[in-house]
Amino acid sequence: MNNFTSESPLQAADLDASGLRVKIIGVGGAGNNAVDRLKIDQLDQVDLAVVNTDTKTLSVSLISEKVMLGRSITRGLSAGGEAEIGRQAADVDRHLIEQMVNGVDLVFLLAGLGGGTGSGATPLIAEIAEASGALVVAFVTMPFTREGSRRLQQADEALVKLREHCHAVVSLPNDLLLQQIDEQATVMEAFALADEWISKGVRSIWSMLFMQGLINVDFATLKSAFTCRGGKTLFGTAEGEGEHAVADVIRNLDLCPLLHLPENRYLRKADRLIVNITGGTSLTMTQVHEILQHVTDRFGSKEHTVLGAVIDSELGDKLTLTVIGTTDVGTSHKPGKRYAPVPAANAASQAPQPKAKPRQAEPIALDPDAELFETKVEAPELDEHEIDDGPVDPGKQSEFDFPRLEDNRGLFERTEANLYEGEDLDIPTYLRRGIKVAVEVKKG
Ligand SMILES: Nc1nc2c(ncn2[C@@H]2O[C@H](COP(=O)(O)OP(=O)(O)OP(=O)(O)O)[C@@H](O)[C@H]2O)c(=O)[nH]1
Ligand SMILES: [Mg+2]
Repeated sequence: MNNFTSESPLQAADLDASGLRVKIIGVGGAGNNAVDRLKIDQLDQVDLAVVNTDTKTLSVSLISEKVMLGRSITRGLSAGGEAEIGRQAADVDRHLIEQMVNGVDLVFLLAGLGGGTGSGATPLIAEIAEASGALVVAFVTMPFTREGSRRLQQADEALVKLREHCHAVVSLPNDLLLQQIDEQATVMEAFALADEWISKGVRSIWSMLFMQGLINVDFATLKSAFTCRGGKTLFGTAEGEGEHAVADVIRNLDLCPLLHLPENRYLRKADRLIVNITGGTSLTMTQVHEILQHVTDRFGSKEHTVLGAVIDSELGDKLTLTVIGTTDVGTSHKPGKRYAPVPAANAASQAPQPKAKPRQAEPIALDPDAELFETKVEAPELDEHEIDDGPVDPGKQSEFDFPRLEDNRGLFERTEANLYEGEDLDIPTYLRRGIKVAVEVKKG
């Protein structure tokens, strides 16, 4: 057996009262780190697991369920940046993956695409989880442009495969994340921000299922929102506070940078929406309906929306909103389209930013009639290095030029000593050192 530690099957005690089994699986270095963060956040009633081809990374994870893949192929030294090795590692130990997802109703997959394990193993894990009958939702990061075209291509290919087997795939471009924080921010700070976005998405779905609220959502209802398969997934979050919390939430959602990615240029509304509103004990149905009205007008339709309204007594007069929209397989991903910088939009309200100050930014001018998902009309093919010509801040454009990696590591130069110990990105284990940031724990 190649398991890093032998894992006993889940026990009855692992099940919550309703018998629902939820598991969050972090794949590869970035995924392992993201799950470690979730453990720090203390997500109750959910099983956590980490999967890797890299013994060293697994050994430092805080998670007890560790699954080592492909030891016979990689000797525990990672997939070395090769997605095909990552895929083979998962394939050779697919029985371990089957055990890991056996009987689980909802599987979250977390990974950084671009490296070997995340890109190669995650699609296969998604396929196995789907085959076992689970609802499969993935949150993945896309590499920085400056990580080089090979990683970008691997990530694009993995994303296409993932969409075939997941009910929803939320992709977070690292370039975008970096733009949301201070110019002097390090790669590690961008990764910490990525982990925060992932945590928000996972936590939001979790809270709909497990926290008490004005409108509770059972798993069957939630599942009905994920009937669309293979298409793009819309994902946005916003917060508001005080007297004008509803207006703030609505405005901040429109400014959420994740809703302004270039891949959403040929857009229509989502086929299905999941809207989760969390507020303090003073949250009212009037507030909920006001927000719902705006969200459905903008992103979908009320008929095809699953709404959750959760009470978190620690929130006081704060409101948080998460919107997830799914589309059909016809809206297939176009590999090669790259993220180009958009003006940073209200980053401060979107996620905590350790040590980093938000950049000065103009709000994005939104066309209220613009639609938000790719239509089935094919978008023009873009060259691998072509930047989308969406809204761009010319002042920052040069920062996202595409030098050859070997000429200039740009942003990564500042972190080389800490992150890579003289190695290049193909040994990305070291990216994780020291990026865990303690965050406030909120329990239902
Ligand atoms: N959010 C986040 N992203 C990361 C982190 N480390 C790396 N990344 C990103 O994720 C991509 C994949 O890196 P890893 O997860 O380390 O790679 P891997 O999947 O373990 O693959 P191999 O090490 O080649 O087997 C990188 O190209 C980065 O873009 C991290 O700690 N957090
Ligand atoms: Mg690795």
